[in-house]
Amino acid sequence: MKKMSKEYIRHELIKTLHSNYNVAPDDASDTQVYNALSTIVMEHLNEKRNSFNNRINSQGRKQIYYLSMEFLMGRSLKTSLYNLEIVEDVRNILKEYDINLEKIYENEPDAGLGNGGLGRLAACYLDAMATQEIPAMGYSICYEYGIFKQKIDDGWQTELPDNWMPGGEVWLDPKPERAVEVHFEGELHEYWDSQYHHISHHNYSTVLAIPYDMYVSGYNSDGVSVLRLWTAKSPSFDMAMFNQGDYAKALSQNSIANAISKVLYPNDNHLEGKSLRLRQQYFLCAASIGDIVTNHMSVYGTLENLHDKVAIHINDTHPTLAVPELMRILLDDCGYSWDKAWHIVKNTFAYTNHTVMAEALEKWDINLLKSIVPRIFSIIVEINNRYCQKLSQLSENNYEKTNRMSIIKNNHIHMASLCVAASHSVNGVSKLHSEIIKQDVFADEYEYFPLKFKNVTNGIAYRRWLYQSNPGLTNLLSSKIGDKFLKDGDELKKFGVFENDKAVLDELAKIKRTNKENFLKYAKNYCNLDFEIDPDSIFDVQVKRLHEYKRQHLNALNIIADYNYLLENPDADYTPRTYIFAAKAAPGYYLAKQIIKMIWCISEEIRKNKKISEKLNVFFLEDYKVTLSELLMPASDISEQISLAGTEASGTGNMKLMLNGAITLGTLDGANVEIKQAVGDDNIIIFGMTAEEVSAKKAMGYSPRNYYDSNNTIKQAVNRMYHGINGCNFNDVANSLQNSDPYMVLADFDSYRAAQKLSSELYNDKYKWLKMSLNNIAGAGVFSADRAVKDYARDIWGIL
Ligand code: 26W
Repeated sequence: MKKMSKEYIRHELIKTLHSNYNVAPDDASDTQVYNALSTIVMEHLNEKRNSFNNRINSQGRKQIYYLSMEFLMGRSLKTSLYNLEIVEDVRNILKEYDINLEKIYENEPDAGLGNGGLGRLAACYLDAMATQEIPAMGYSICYEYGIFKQKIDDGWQTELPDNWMPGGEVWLDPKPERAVEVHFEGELHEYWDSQYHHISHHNYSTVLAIPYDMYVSGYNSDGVSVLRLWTAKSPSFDMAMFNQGDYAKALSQNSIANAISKVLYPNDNHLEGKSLRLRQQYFLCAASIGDIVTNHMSVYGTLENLHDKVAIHINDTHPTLAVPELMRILLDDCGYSWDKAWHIVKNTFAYTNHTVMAEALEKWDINLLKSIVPRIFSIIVEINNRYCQKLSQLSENNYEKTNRMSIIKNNHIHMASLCVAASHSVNGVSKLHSEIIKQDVFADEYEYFPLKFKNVTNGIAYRRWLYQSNPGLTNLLSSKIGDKFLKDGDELKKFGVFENDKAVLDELAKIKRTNKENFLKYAKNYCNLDFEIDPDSIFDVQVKRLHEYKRQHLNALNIIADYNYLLENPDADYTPRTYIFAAKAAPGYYLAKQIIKMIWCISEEIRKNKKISEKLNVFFLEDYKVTLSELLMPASDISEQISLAGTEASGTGNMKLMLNGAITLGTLDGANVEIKQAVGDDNIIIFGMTAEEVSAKKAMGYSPRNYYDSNNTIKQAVNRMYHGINGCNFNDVANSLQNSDPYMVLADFDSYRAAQKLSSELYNDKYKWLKMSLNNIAGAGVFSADRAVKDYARDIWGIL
């Protein structure tokens, strides 16, 4: 497809503004310009997708379907203009009418249909697959309300509904003709017809799944990915039921149906086990599998070759019910034998695990499943019977082992076990995580099916955080290494030859400084920054969901220790530093909310002491989201990646920050291990126990109290939590640290503090620091999502 010409865009803009709002560009409001521009881009993307699709279908290429309960898309306008390579034309056209493109972007809300890492990864992969011209479709739910808006009220997190549709709606292309019926509840009838066993489903309630498509263009490619988002609607209210007198049932079904796509569950790494969530999961799976089957049938007229032409990827266990749903269609609708159906299913599905946190591993109560999706339940029971039989054989009747791997245990269905049983591939998201999966989470399965287990280290849609977010650095790179790096992340390596070039390093320093100023300006205008921050101070950044395993409280404890030190030594030499935090806590996560309040209180109290706050400053940025990350990453000096080793599956913020020249201060956890490999030991600051040391310490019995008793710095910092910070005490945080400390904050404290001290020393050695920064930029190429999706294509989906 040819790119849109400048004349065409100008013409369409004038035309759209006129026909939609009856205004000329000069008189149009920013919202009107945003809407018109988005509509024009959307229509172009739609056409581009159609021509890409035609080409793919005529070539009979394998389709990738990526099922995920979350896609954290962020904004679409800016990324589309860049990927379509029309951003400068649009900027100049708008300038003709005295309109500032940057201000137009601000009219778009983030599509926040995800919680954090897993959702953003899915969005990054749509971009990368389009860029690599891999035919891909993402499936998810069109939540009316995405991840909540976080307001910090006197330090406490409060949650406001994220009503993103006004403004976000322009990016949704309705496809009502592709609606799918999804059936819940009801009864099963079994009967035999000669030797055939039939099962039929009766008295079910129907929910309509209506799709809306979003398009993601590849950069400098013909590819376009589609994200198909399902909305739940009750099928025009069951009048029959109503007339038969079942008034209450008719009404309740109506409201249950509409509730399904109402809101994203805001839990990250913690399963709640609510029936509405289960309905959401089945709704996504049934609608998507129905759609995939329809697509495939329309091209090939049979499902026999499904596994040759289709790969379905399950993003963590949340869409696991897609497995029994496809079995249901193959068995009940197509009449395939069990073995044939299972063969197709197993060769179609692949599963990625994204977390080792025990509380995140999904288990569903069998009675809940049985009542909400009875046929699906009976298929899972049969899958499990056959699977356990096979495991018994393989293990020579080792009952304990078989039981450990069983999908159904203690009246619960273990979704991860089902995924492993039903997929031809299981992968972790960093080298370390993939090892932990094999040695720990799925150790038994690994013993029997070793070839299933793979690794694909995560990657990011790096153009979003470089080309689109850091123009200064992009220009410097282009002038030094040409612009091939925009399409090929490996090219960034070439920047490494400038590590001792003072002119380049000075240029880097200037760019960072400008980015810091820009961030502060933005934060003052659009965020909750209402005090001065020194752009010459170190911007030390920890931005991610709030969770004890990520250890924001380790960071906080060290700040309190510094504060204690500065109270006693007000004239001490201290390299000025601003700690920037941003994090949403799951609404029901008590300790996480306490930690946010504590960080806020530290920030307030420090600012009351003018002398100290000239050196040490803390800012808790509210409502962290994709758009804020795009502004903050380019302005960061230090990237805090301080999870307890063995807990963070990969991390992706670490990749975005290094790409923008921030130095990782982190543990040997997740992808940090590979960042260290990529940049070399001199260009990263590592501290803390390794995953092995953590296991060994746990095995010996970890006692945080010993650290508290024997280490004065720790004692005084924890005691300050008891005595009060800004007039508030944090007894629960302190007690947790002293008495249980499940993520071993105290054990890693000294080492962390030493790493912090080292980071100041390195920062003060200006050219050394800049050289480290440059080497991080040069080493970031392997963390591109382009590389990651090529790994998936080659090692898992069997294409390329
Ligand atoms: C059922 C509730 C729930 C919701 C989300 C459980 C678990 C999740 C996700 C799996 C949590 C998540 O986002 N994991 C993150 O995935 C990223 C992408 O692979 C990794 O980089 C992060 O390390 C991992 O925490």
